[in-house]
Amino acid sequence: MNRRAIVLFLILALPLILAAQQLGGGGEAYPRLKTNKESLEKWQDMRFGLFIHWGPVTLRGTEIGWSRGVQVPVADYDSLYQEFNPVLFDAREWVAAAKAAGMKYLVITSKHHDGFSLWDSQQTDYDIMSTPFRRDVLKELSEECARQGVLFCTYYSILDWHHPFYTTRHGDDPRPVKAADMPLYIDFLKKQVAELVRKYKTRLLWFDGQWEDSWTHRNGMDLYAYCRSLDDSLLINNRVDKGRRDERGLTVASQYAGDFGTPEQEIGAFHPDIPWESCITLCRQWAWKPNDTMKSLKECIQTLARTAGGGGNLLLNVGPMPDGRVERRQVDRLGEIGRWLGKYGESIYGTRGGPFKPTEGLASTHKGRRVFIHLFKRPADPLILPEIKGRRVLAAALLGGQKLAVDTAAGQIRVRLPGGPADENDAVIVLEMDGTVEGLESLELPGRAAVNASPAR
Ligand code: H79
Repeated sequence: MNRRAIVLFLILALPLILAAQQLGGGGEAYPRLKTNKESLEKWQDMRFGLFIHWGPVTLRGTEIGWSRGVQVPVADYDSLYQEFNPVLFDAREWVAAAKAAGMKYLVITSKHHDGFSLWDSQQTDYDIMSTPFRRDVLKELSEECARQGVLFCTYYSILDWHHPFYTTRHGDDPRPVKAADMPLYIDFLKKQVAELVRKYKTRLLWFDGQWEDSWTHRNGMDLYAYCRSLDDSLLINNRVDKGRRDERGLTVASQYAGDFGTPEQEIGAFHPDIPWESCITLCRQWAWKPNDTMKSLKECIQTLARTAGGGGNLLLNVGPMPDGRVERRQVDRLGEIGRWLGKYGESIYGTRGGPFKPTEGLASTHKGRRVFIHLFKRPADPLILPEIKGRRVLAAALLGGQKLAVDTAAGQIRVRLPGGPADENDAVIVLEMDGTVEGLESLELPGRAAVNASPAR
């Protein structure tokens, strides 16, 4: 190629190169895959939800799905349901624990990679009705969520290492793939999803296990459109399709389906304009294991504030025990987070991330004319922030507490912090501005590198 041809090629290819790097919720390129903005915004306002990973595998205490054919032999794993009898399961207690934590929605593993269905499914006998328990866990939870005003949502694994028709095997599973048939499996999957939508009134489908070659972009777009045809107000995460390529869980480019990005076990990058949700475990394992290490209250609160400060939701996971209860210490931790939110919830719920880009010591959120500064460690006095162009600070105060002296000079907002932050986990300062902060440009803090990763992982 001569130089002219190369230049011409680059000019022609530029839109493609730019599109490939564009991050999005997904689906903007196709009318049939466009997000329901109203559902999405309501859900974004919730900011905080409970993830629940549960199933017969808790009898072994190993990781759900992943340990099948690895730590637990296939035949052994696949027989655990025969002993699964969580007689102390009480939907009221689970939903009450979520509410006490200040969570507004709940996502439960209806079927994980191990293929076990936690509800009374007409599509399989490998479900909760074949256990000695014989109670429809999803039905009880869905009804209880409706009663207590929590949005009921379901996780569903696209990959299914148990189903004979699914075309990829895992661990030491000896069954030949030859007997598999992906179109038949997809038919089964869609019928199961239809049950979750129609009978269990799930409001959000949290797909997972989309990464194996068995699942294609075409399958993903088709499943997204199918779900929306069942209920147009449903929300569907970006793991429905193959666009989750960005290292922080967002969808790359707009030709992939999915309403929001899904960073896993990390706080998402600062993207106040792209919908995303970090899923993070309260302990280390997704499913319950004895004596798992639990995060401190400080880490939980800061994780929530950093997530909101980056523009995302937090889906915090607990794994209930094989007897049906959530560990006391985990219920207590949830309650402690809820008590913090009782005082500072205004700085989380209904907010969006920024305008100040997060740093190691600080994150910010905003709503209307109010800017909330979350301080994770004692900053220098005065606290110095860049001026928000076109807006004046009318007043500053500790949220729900004393007024703070504030002045603006030479492009800087300076807030006096006599005595340092009042909350060791996250002291929240509120700035009252003279006009809305929505839609303004994000600002870098002077002299501090912007961070957006989880500090301790
Ligand atoms: O359901 C949870 C995980 O099982 C699933 N998604 C969340 C919501 C998941 N998908 N991908 N991954 C997890 C990343 C894979 C991580 C692994 Fe591992 C590291 C697989 C095996 C080693 C995590 C740690 C799972 C088992 C041990």
